[in-house]
Amino acid sequence: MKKRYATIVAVLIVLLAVMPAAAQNQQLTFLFMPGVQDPFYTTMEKGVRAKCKELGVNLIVAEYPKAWGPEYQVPILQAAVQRGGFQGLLIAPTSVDALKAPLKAIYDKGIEIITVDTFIGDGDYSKPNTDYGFPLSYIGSDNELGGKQIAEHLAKLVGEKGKVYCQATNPDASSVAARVKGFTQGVAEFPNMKLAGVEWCLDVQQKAQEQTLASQQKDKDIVGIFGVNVFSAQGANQAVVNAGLAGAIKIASWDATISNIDNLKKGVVDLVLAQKPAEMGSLSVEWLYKFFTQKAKVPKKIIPGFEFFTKDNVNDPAMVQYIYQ
Ligand code: T6T
Repeated sequence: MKKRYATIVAVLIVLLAVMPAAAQNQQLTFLFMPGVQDPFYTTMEKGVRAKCKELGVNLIVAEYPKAWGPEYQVPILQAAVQRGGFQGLLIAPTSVDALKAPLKAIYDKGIEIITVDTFIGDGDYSKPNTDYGFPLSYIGSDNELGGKQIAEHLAKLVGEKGKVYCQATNPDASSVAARVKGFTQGVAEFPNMKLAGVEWCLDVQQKAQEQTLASQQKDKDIVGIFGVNVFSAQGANQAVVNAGLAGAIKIASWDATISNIDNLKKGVVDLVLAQKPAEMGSLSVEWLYKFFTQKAKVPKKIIPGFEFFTKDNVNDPAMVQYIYQ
């Protein structure tokens, strides 16, 4: 009898050890770690919050890094880990390489990770024998495809000829690097178009403005500009306005901030790509929750789509939902 009792207790202990937190009736808590303080991530946070509320998950939102880069993000992340109290982490890693080791250390403490918007390594977490295969999933845009489609739209806008310039953010960030790659390939498909240059503002709007102005002064025949994210696009747009070239140079801006949409309405910008940050945030919470509560197999990649704003649909009520908040 005693032996049977001991066996039951042992089985229960093992079950408790392998059962996910929620199944043990523990309150689940997730940490959301954004990439930087900008309207894209504040919109994402709204999606994260709404889904956590719906599912009864506690949410900790880490301090927003004031600038882009692992040197800003990692200390905030590590301080949050030190405080503890969460089982799941939703993070936009600011570097494909520099975030690998800090995230692995967090994973080794038993915290499950989904990378949202950006990824580590090449973002293929299903590959064996890599040092970045531990996150459950990457949930974010197909940035390369977006960059390629921007090139095609911009080509149409400039009559498929002339020089175009790309104002970019940081070559170490998976998202923007893929946008530049897609754009570069897209432009190369038009024999009469040329890429005047790609410059990296490191997510500093003022620098984006200065670089764009300098490149216009160097190449006075630039006919089109692609700004690859909030700050690079907004800086590039301002440079064009300041140079008195609004409308003359065709502009495609990535990220549907109020500023980019206003510039579209004013005719400064011709095309705005809207990602779906709230949906990315919501999906990340949902999958992490399903993993903990139902042992669900999380797809290694989940790609919400994107939308294009043009002057023809910018006042369409159905499009308003895609403007970042
Ligand atoms: O474009 C977004 C995001 O997708 C990218 O990874 C970093 O920049 C933004 O946050 C916009 O500033």
